[in-house]
Amino acid sequence: SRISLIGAPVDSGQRRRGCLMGPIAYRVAGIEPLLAELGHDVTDLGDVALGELPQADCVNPTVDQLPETLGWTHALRQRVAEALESGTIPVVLGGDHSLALGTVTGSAEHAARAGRPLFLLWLDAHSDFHTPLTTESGNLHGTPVAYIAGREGFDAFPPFPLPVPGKNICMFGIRSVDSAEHAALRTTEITVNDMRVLDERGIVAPLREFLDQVRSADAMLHVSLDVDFLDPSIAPAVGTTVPGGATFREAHLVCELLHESGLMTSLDLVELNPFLDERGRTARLMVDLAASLFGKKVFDRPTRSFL
Ligand code: DIR
Ligand code: MN
Ligand code: MN
Ligand code: MN
Repeated sequence: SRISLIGAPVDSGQRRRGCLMGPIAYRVAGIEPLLAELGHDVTDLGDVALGELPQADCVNPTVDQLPETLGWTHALRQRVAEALESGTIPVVLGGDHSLALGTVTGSAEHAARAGRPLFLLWLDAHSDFHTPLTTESGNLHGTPVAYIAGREGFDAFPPFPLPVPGKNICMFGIRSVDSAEHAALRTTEITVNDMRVLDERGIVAPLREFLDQVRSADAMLHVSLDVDFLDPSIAPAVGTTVPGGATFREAHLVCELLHESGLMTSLDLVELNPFLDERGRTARLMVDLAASLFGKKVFDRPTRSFL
């Protein structure tokens, strides 16, 4: 494949500084040569710059750094749409999860232009289903899925191109949901594979069900991978660790199955805070998972042997 690496040093979606160092950490951990070794044509487009900030405020006074997040949303939407337009797979090196307000908008814009539906796979401890009106923390990294699904309360943001229907959205790894998010999620058709589902069914069956839907819809697939999807024991470098996350093998299995499906058209790597890392351990794990997403495996096996 042709891959565009897009640095997104976004730190405005939460209050613990450090995610802006993410793109550098991924580069130091060798993401570009690793993907190139797998036979891909990789171009590093460098970091996106935050343009002039718009004027904005919100009736909810706890909302933090709204102009910055609006600025990133605008800039990243354009970059991701351009990368898709040029026939590449954008891989966005974050940055906190508020960057998905922009990246998924770019994917949706491209999908609408191509006349294809968009599906979203959200790998995260959190459902990120707040609106700027319901958030208690004021941290906008807790809002992108609500924006993408077309919930109300995003008056300061440009209207989402074509809201993604709940049945096209699938979450894995969920184990921290605020009550306002919970109430709102219950009114949608979003598939919430929380850790309980993964404990009972394993990760393979629910993932295959979702990928089958993507395939039969001939859809585009945006994958958003939050570091806190992973268990904190293997991925400590994130501001919002939650115990009981995905194991090393579960995470690689998800990535390998995604690769074998050939369906992923864009990817975010988010919430890495290198300032909290142990000698680059989490950065290297995320880069390794990206490699699995693009075909790295220990044993070669007939493609789609299990599908
Ligand atoms: C919490 C934590 N639900 C909030 N959210 C996220 O602040 O809204 N942490 N996304 O990573
Ligand atoms: Mn911040
Ligand atoms: Mn998240
Ligand atoms: Mn999270």
